[in-house]
Amino acid sequence: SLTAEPQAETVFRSTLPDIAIPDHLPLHDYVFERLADRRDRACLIDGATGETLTFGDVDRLSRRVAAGLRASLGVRPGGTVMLLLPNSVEFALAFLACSRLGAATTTANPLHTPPEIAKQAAASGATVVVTEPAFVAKVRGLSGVAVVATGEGAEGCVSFSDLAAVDGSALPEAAIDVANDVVALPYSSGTTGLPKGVMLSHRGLVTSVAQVVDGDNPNLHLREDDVVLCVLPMFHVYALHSILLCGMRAGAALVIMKRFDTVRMFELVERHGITIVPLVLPIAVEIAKTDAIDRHDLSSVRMVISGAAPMGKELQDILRAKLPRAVLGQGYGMTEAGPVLSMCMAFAKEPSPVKSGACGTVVRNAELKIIDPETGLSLHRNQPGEICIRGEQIMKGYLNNPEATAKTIDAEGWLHTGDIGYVDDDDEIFIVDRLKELIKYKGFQVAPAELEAMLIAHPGIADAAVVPIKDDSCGEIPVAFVVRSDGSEITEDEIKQYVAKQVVFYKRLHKIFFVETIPKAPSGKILRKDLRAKLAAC
Ligand code: 4UW
Repeated sequence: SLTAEPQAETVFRSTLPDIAIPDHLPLHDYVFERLADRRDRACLIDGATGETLTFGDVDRLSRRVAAGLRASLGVRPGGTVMLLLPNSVEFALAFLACSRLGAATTTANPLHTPPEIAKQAAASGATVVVTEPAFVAKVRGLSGVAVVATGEGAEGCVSFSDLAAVDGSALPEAAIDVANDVVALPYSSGTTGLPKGVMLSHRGLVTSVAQVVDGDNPNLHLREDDVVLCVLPMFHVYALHSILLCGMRAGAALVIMKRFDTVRMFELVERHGITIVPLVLPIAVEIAKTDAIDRHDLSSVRMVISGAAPMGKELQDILRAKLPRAVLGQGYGMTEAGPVLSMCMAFAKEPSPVKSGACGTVVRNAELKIIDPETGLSLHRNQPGEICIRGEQIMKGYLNNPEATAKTIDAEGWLHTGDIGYVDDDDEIFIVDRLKELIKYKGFQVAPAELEAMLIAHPGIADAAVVPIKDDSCGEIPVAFVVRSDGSEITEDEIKQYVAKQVVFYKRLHKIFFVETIPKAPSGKILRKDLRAKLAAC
């Protein structure tokens, strides 16, 4: 006909029915909802020492730490505490303590450099940093920030054990507005620009955890008798959500590993009868490569979960052969999405078959659509386009940045991921490309804009662009195109050193290409696709 019909949107839903999700509980009350039934069950196991805290212990200690943070450091509802910790019992206790206080936790990699830490501490408004003695020197200079140190012997710091010695029984119940109060404030660059504070509310995180592990037929079926490996860093949203919070909600025990080591990991699997192994690409590559696997009994492992970066079909097939008893699949997350968008249906209590290379089916109580990035119109099955998600679980927005929020969440509530993918005939999602600038090195975020600003600040550099190149074990590695300024003779090594001194290891540049100009659109936007194509060609 001559009159255009308004186009109906194609919206994809979970193959599981929606469930009732608590919309009134603060995060800590939600994860401890069934505390009475499991007080004496193991909750957190320190992999290094074997020391075990029960659910009762974690409940009690997190109340004490909350009381300590309140009494000694004045943490109040609406406040922000920065955790600069490797995986540890203290991380979990401090996170839950802040939730109890109605305060937000902002998490950072303790290997970040002092300037990276200072930026996030200031931007997030943190008044307290909780860290280890080894990292205290990195935060000493922060003004207006009190430092709490775990372990022994950190001078001039409040000791974590003193906080945990405060009587928690008199802790007043904080009045928490679950829909609006922020409980977690991880940093992410999203689809463009510099890292920004991602505001995840109590209700948002409760919803996301529930979408994954609640209901009669949970999408990710974690049981009380499960033992979950926690080697992925708790400061990243993958482990924070899908290991710590999902594990606690389901009543499973977590084995905490501070540093990844293949053989050590196999030993912990044997010692504790680990049943669930969440991992990222580089760990999968290690497992696929090592012969040590033949000398260990890993038959307790029933589920291997991968996420945070693409994992190819070939690697999945090798892993499947090495761990024949385990179900292997992927989840797909993004900090801003709350974080889980989709989860492998083979992990469900009543599983359905999945394909290698797929990264799950959209979670329940959510809507997903695929749009043409040019026109914004929704696409049908098997047509790749930008993945968008809508639901109660997505972030409230970026902290103090309504412009960036409006560019990411549209007026109808759809969060635009910047990922290109499609939904197949069986409702499985395949990610095929990335529209956004983000680079993922071993699952860690590298924001090109951050490195570009640093490069351009150097007097010997006139212009620069940072893009990824593909790598089998790291996923992607950042490289730079650099235009020298007039008369500058700066070398590749000098540039690499200059950046390496200022950033955490995974943001280091691996290669510099000197060029005459950086290709840009008339708007000034770097034509990253052209640069990526140039790299693919050489
Ligand atoms: N395949 C391809 C994937 C995949 C992927 C993510 O650092 P962020 O913001 O967040 C994450 C969160 C991952 C995550 C959380 C909870 C969870 O259960 C789970 O699966 C088990 C994974 O990585 O980076 C977001 C970006 O990372 C890429 C994608 O580009 C996304 O926008 N990404 N998962 N399975 N790519």
